[in-house]
Amino acid sequence: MKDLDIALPDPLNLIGGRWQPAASGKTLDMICPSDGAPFATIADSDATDIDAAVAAAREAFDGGAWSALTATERGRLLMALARLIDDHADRLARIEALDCGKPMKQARADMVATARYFEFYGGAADKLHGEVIPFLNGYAVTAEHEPHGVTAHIIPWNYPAQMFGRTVAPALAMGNATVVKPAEDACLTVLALAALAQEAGFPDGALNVVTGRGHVAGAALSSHPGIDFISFTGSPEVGVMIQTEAAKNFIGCTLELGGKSPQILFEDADLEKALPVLTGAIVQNGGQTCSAGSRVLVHRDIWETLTARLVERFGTLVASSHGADRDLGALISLKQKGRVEEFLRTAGAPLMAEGQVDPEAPKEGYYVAPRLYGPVDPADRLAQQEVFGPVLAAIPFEDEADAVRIANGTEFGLAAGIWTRDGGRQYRVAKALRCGQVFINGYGAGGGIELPFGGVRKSGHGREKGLMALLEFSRVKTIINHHG
Ligand code: TXE
Repeated sequence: MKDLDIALPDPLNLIGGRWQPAASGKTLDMICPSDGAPFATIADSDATDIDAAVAAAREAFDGGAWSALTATERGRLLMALARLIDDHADRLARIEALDCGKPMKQARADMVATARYFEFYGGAADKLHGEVIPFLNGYAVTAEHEPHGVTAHIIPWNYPAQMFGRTVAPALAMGNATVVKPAEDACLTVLALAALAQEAGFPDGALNVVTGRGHVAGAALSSHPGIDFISFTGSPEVGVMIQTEAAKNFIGCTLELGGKSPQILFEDADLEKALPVLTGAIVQNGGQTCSAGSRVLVHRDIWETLTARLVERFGTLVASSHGADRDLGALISLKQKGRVEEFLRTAGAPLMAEGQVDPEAPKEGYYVAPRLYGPVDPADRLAQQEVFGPVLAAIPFEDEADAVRIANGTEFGLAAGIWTRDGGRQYRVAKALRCGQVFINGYGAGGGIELPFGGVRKSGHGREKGLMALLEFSRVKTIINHHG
């Protein structure tokens, strides 16, 4: 593992343009999921560091250098960062693979997406126009999009670089000054990206990154009176705390909390097209993807055929160390591996197929072989709760109404896939599904920077990605000018 000859970021925070250790001097060890061994350290920050970061962001925003830039100038900085990410993609991908235990091909794809976030929102920075509203004679009325001010970004470990791009790029594009608290399990690329942002020329304080533990640094940030908005991606349990803190400060938040996303295969589904997508949507990133397609709903008429093909595919899947680059890598931590294994121990459904862990993979790594269970009762824990691992629950259904009922029958509602050639049914079912994104005859877990994305109920609220993210990271001010 350590033969990856890359320069890792130092255990420092970026606050007001200065790299500095946690005020307490404490650090945390970073563990490589591929072999379970420590390989780096980060700053173990607390409320003192968060106070300093929020103060630096306020200074940049409240009449500071960041707010002095025009939207076009901000956009150019984002574009410059996108180019730097492209230039450094190889190093960034190697750090991400090491930090998260993900296959190199996944880490490389993540860097392409991360650069694209900055490119997309860089281009969009000066294109969100307000409205001119016809009103009474003698009045000119405009409704303008303004930044919130200082935005807090608490992001998870499954896609650290992508999540940084997804939430920070639109916030900066709208002119907010940002404070980012990445996850303690994996955050090295976020530090490397922050260093590139400095190189791109962002004014001091526009982007601050403070690493540390969730219940310490994360809690200090989300409850800080100096922030104006919170963007959170993580577990529903912490999501509730974030929303509570936001309410206490009377500010808004977006919550992206994962899901139990179904792919529905009707009797006329194109199985050749669907099969690789069904497998890919649950093994991508070891199933640690918020929109992982973790349930496959299958019409009775094709149950035997489809599950036989899935069993065949699952039997070939291999979890390997990130360098070996097989179908999936290690899970992020011993804790996450334990969580997934607990689901496997208590599964109330037959195991249909199992992949394998590469015999060459280090024994101390956090590997879990992909598994297919079925028929799973829709009420079973495996069909109801987010496993966040490479575990697919196959569930048979009788007809369209049954499929919709089962698909909507969890507390979550993030993404869904519909596989049918019937045009009427495609739209009907898409409309009936209670979730934020529906793919028809395809499925792209996490794909498409341009595509608005977000959940309902326990999957959270607010929309990320696409131009809609710009609306989340801004608020409208109506200016009524009585000139008559
Ligand atoms: O999440 P946490 P965990 C789901 C997934 C996974 C489960 C647990 O099901 O198995 O959550 O993962 C920060 N105040 N998702 O325990 O704890 C923390 O430091 C403020 C889905 O890792 O929610 C990290 O930066 N912040 C998800 C972030 O919250 C706090 C991705 C997420 O960590 C905090 C990750 C606190 N009190 C997990 N406690 C997705 N939607 O993609 C923690 N944090």
